[in-house]
Amino acid sequence: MKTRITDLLGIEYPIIQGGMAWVAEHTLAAAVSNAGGAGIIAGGNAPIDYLREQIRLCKEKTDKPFGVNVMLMSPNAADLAQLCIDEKVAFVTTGAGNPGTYVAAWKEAGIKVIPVVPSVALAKRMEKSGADAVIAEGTESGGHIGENTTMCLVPQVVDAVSIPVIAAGGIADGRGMAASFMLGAEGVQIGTRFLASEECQIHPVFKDLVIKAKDTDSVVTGRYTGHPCRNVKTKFAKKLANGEKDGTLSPEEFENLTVGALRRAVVEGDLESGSFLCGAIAGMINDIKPCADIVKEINDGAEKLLCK
Ligand code: TUI
Repeated sequence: MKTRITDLLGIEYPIIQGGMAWVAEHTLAAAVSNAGGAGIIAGGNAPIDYLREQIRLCKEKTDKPFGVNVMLMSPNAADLAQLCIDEKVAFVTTGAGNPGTYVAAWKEAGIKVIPVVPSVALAKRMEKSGADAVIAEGTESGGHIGENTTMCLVPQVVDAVSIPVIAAGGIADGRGMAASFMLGAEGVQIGTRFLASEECQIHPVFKDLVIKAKDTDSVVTGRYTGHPCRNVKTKFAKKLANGEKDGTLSPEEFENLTVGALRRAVVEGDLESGSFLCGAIAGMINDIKPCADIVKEINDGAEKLLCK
């Protein structure tokens, strides 16, 4: 399926990998790009030297375009913005903030700019700033989330801007992709499905949580800190959610417990104190597959439904 997104990014399928902090390193990004999608290396809070190496390793593993996700709350965001220019990254996605101050420099360097937006207002602002496309991300997504759902947000963003819109949040198969296209999206961003891929380097405990998850096994924690995050409902996540609800955990105590929790989940598989960020669609994911199979099955499934 050719859309303005496949044209913009020079990719075969309009499937963009989510910029999952700690998860999306070069092996996963290269695998998704080699599969014909758009692989992404996540900046997260990582040091710049590590990210430079990840970008270079990715270039060794693929000659297809790949991107970098700039998490705007990172203290290293400005340095990473410059690194993307220095390393001539093909495209940038952004999350957790307004990338306005970086857009002109990226555009000047020939980098395609695709911000994640949780609202129509930010989508419009991003179009005015010169963004090439936006990712309308619903609250079904894993990690840091906005309030609106994919089903409601995507068509409203599509109506509000002229640049192409990529749908995100709760999409993990051909049906989700076809539905997104019916709402007017021209691409999909997929995160959780790639957690359960062969090339994803997360701890096996994390993959196991994803493939065993049921429909009710995700929970949003941290609304009262201003940074709501969707996680797998582990004992630790329930402790956070209950502490938030009944007032036994102050926002400061919550923040202290969650510092480093993403690394503990991804690297150590630590069920006692790790935050396993994951989308609400995990309940539908039951097996670990190569990225190439995931990309092809999602695309072919959507194509079949849309071309009926
Ligand atoms: O960024 C994400 N997902 C993430 S980032 C992350 S690391 C993190 N850890 C703890 C706290 C916060 C982040 C884990 N998962 N998704 C994209 C996304 N962007 N979701 C929501 C937003 C967003 C929110 C507000 C984008 C822009 C925005 O703008 C506010 C403004 O300044 O107008």
